[in-house]
Amino acid sequence: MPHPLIATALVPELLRAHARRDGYLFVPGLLPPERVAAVRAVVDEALARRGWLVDGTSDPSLRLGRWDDTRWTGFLAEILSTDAYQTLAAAPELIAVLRVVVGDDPQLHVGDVCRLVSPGALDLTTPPHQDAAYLKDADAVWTAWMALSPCPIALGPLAILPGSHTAGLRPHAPVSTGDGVVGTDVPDDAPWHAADLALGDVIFFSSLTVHRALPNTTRDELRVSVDYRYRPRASSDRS
Ligand SMILES: O=C(O)CCC(=O)C(=O)O
Repeated sequence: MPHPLIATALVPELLRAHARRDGYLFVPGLLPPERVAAVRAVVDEALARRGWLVDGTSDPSLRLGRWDDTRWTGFLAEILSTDAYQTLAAAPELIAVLRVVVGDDPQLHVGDVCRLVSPGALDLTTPPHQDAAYLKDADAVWTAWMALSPCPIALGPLAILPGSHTAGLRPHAPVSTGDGVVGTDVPDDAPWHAADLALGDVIFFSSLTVHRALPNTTRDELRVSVDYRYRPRASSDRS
């Protein structure tokens, strides 16, 4: 079992201290659930239209979750262009935390997604990695990750390796399960932090923090999450 995520209160000194120490922040209830649910409603309409969600359940044989799945990239293009998705990225509650953490006004970077993971697609679970292994101009980038539903451990929330941001970029190598997906080796007994998440809980992590997803072991529930990447305005002005 993972260790519980450490929650941080919305106190600037604590946000800064925990971000520096752990490379992540967990802020339960940061966003009003109804605001996140509004984005989920838009996503659900797109899912239902594709037959990926029927009466709240999802067929495991769809095997959604690959980065190069053209069904998913088409869905993503649709969702990323919606007002609902973009408005959530600019939520004042997210921006206020990020402003403290990155020390400047945050600006959206690249690599935002709305992720889908089919029930039982254990081999498609995001492996341990640092975003700096994927991202251009990753310095000072922080990501806000949230599920678009309550996300108990069985549905495969994000897991974080606290303090893993302090030793720089680790070696990454392709993993067997997906084209272009790279991961970094982590000991079997690594002290992952994860938790059952409620709607509106947000996890923030730096581009050097090792993170992964837990497997979606449910019978028929699709895991739906969003991640938004930000960096300080000053660094965006430079590149
Ligand atoms: O949601 C996931 O499965 C992985 C998220 C992730 O790796 C990221 O946001 O960088």
